[in-house]
Amino acid sequence: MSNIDPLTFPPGFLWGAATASYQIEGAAAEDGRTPSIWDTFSHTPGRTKGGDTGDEACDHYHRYREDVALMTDLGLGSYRFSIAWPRVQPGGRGSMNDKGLDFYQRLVDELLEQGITPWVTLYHWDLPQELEDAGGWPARDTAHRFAEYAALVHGALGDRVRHWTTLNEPWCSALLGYASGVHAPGRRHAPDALAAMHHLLLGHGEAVRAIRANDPQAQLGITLNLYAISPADPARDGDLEAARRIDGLANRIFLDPVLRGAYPQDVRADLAGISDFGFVHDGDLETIAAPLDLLGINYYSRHVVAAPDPGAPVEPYWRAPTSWPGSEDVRFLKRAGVPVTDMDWEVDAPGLTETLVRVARDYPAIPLYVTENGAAYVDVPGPDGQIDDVERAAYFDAHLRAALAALEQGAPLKGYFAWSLLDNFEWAWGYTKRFGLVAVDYTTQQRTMKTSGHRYREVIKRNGLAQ
Ligand code: IFM
Repeated sequence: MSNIDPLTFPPGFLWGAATASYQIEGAAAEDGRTPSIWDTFSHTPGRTKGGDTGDEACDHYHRYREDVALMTDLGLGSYRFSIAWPRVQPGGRGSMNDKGLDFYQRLVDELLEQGITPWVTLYHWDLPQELEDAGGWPARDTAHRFAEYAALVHGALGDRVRHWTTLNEPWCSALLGYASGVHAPGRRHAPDALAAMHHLLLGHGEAVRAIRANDPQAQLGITLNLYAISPADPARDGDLEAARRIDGLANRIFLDPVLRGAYPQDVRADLAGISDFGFVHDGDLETIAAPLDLLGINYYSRHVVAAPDPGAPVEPYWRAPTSWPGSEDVRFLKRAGVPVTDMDWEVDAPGLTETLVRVARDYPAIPLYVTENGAAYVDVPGPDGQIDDVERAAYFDAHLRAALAALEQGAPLKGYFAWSLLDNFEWAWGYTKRFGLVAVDYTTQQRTMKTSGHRYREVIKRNGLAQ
């Protein structure tokens, strides 16, 4: 990096914040929107904390102008948001719903008027319920439906939107949605989860091809949630083996097909008792590896893993569904003295450096963006109503230093998006977890910038850290 000041980011570094449709929009039944798997899931008793749903969420659908004004106040260069598939193509097939599409037209126009680059994520988990009823992501046809939807959205917004992310965190869609079932649609069948993973990636590849064919200048990418992975004891073979397996299932099983055109052989061997990967048809991997302009990385924490406990009985996946099929016996450890966020995720900023440098080394030549990074903490408003979220501010500060360290080591990092602009619906956790730079009072819908937001504004203004 040709930086004189080690606390300054390269010129042109893109500063953003991210959100997702179901987490903030609300207006769940307005203007022709039909249910997604998350509407069904959150309305099913016992699936989310307190029975929370995204019916109203942050009411962003009606308050988007106010929210864009907050972005302007923060000085954001870009806003990453997702399109609700059942809002623009109810049922997931056929023609577009103009009223639903209008919302995104207005949002994009408002962003552009404020000089903020719109960055669209096409799929952040809200699959139209009808497509789930027809088989969901384990069904190959869903990939084709997604590519068709992607091309339609691009056709409507592509004259003004240059940056497109196909999928957000396919690991969560596949493994949390279809293996452990803690996310929508709440199914628990590991072989289906692997088929879902493949069809998500196939849909990604088909969408990239379709958009590229219409718009060779589009900036196209996918966002993966990558983890730093460590063996509990690097001198123990069993722990090293656990780290290999979890790295395979969390990171490489997505990175390799997308960026190298093949599933990793060792991971396929680990999963051989669950699936023969018969869902991979001739030509699929070539499609999945369609050239990209960028890779989005969502980084939150590290997994520290250890060999199975020899004394503990291992429950097979069909009796005790987990998010780690084939590796359900690997132990995930918490390190003594390492602080955790309100999600109980260890705060591990060096893991961000490690992840960026590792991707740059193992999958060279693709520009990288941190498309999400942030932390949930319990926010307690002071007597003046202000929220002095020093822990969240410190989390951002530490991770931005880690991003600088990665740049210093040569990682081609081009931008950073804080998760999240607003407190929002944290999936199965409902509204109990707060990630926002801006607090949301869900009773009044009042927005209040937190200390972390004020600090982020200073970082953006300075294109770096103060000291
Ligand atoms: O809120 C989620 C987001 O939807 C996807 N990435 C992780 C965030 C925090 O859990």
